[in-house]
Amino acid sequence: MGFGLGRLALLAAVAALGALCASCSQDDGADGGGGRQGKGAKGRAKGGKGGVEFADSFQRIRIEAEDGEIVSDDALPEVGGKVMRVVDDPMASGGKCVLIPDKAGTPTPPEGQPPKYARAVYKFEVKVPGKYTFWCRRKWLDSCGDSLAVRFDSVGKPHSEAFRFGDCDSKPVRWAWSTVTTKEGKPREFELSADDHVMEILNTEDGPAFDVLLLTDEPGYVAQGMEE
Ligand SMILES: [Ca+2]
Repeated sequence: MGFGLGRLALLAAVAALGALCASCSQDDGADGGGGRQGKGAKGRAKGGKGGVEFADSFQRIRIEAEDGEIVSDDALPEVGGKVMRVVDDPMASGGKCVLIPDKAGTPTPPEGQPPKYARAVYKFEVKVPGKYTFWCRRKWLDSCGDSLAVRFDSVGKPHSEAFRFGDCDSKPVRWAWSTVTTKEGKPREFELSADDHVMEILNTEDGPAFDVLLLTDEPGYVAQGMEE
């Protein structure tokens, strides 16, 4: 009898721990990033009698959004200037980001408005070929301005061939990281060869700003902070 009660208590404790872990996972997901998914994701363990030695051999390509070449249509007359432009932002890395102002125009406008296209172009080198996930530090305007698109080595192709990324829940308005996800909701992996590449960030709607772009081949990595 005593053994049975003890066993019951143990089962209850395990169930409670499981609930706690599930709760932590949900919180991480809702936050839209922040932290690694387990410390073990950092580095690969090398065996050895003296203990476990960790070596961080993963690739990390970090690009300031404002360092790209911007190719943009003119914004609608009420806004003026270009659809996509570099602006100052004290909360952005390097004090600058790329902004698509609200009502500047979009590639899929309402009837009666001309489509407006814009992209930021980044040239970068991959030294180690592999599967890379893409992360973008962005700030959405609202639910009508909460997406962008990215593509690799597809210069000149239609906007519609890029990978759209965004969030269903853009509240509160703040700087946070987004990634391109698969149908299952996991970060999509892009196969990149050891070579020079071109990455483009394209407009899908007006309102978003983006600050930093990150590519990494570290499995399960979730971008956080400013990734400095
Ligand atoms: Ca920046």
